[in-house]
Amino acid sequence: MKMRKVVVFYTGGTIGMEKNSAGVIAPSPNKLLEKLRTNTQTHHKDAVNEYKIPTASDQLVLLFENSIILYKIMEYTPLLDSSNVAQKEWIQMAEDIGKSYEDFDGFVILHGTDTLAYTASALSFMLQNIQKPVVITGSQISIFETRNDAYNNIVTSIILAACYPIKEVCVCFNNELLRGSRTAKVSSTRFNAFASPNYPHLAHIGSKITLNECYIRTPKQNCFVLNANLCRGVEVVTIAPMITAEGLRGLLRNDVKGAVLRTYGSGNICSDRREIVDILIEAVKRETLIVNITQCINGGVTSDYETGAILKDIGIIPGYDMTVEAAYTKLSYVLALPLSYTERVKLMKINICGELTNEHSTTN
Ligand code: ASN
Repeated sequence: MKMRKVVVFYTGGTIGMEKNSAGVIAPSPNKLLEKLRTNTQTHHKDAVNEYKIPTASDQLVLLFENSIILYKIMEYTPLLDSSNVAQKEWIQMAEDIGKSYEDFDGFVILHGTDTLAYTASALSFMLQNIQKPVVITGSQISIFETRNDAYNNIVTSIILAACYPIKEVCVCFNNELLRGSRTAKVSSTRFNAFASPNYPHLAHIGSKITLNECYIRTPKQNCFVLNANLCRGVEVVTIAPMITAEGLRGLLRNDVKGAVLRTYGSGNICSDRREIVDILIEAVKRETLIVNITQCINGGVTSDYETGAILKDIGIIPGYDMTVEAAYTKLSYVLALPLSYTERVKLMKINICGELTNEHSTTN
């Protein structure tokens, strides 16, 4: 039997929530570890004696194929609904992985589903050339409910982090394994809450787990670099038929360093609205890094239409087939690097961690 070690960072989310005295679902601290310890699916108590496994009080054991998986829960304080997770927590998660990098074979993050795709994208940029699996999961129903999706998501994620040669940040949810920087939340209720609209799944998870190895990332270099700097000055701007000049000017105000411009279809805007185009031109002149991302769940931006080509002509960066979450966190990452505007524009267009398909063609 091989011994594998995993650390589980428990940051919050429905997975460990309960109804509070006000009758709403909220984080419930210091309870998950015991819940996992007392369930035979998440702790193989008998194996501890059988294999004489030295376990600390925060460690649990799973047997899987020819591996003994020793995993440890690190609960964050406070536990957060992921709607309250942002830059500060992304930095904490990245730094915690950095600190324990040498001691574990893989990392699991238990996270709320609402902003899980943002965290998965942010960590994909922050954990450059990671050589070990980082698997992010959560659930739609709490582990404290009789019927839930928490156990399977936790167990499958721990097994993937412990035993599979994955060298990237990914999301495991409802028996799907998705690239972190390609993931979007697509349902608030379905167990199948996440999709990877522009990139294939990384594994087939059924009665057997088979990685789709050709789609798993091979890091460009073999040394892991932690980048814990992010820029806050990024906005998301949605083009809509009745968009006003005042509204757009407010979103692209002087102190904004970067923006995701969510456009129609294959990257098109209301190009006949001169005042809207002029505000975009002014923002580019101020060297605001603006990246064009489609509002469609699937596909990407091109310059095929007159209404879209204008954006490229005025210096808006094509975001190809990136998700909004990837473009937003990539801007935050790129803007914190000590680079010139031109270098940043270049970096936005190239693939850093598998987040975009580099050509104009967006079919996969
Ligand atoms: N509001 C919850 C969260 O994102 C939703 C969930 O985890 N399913 O923390």
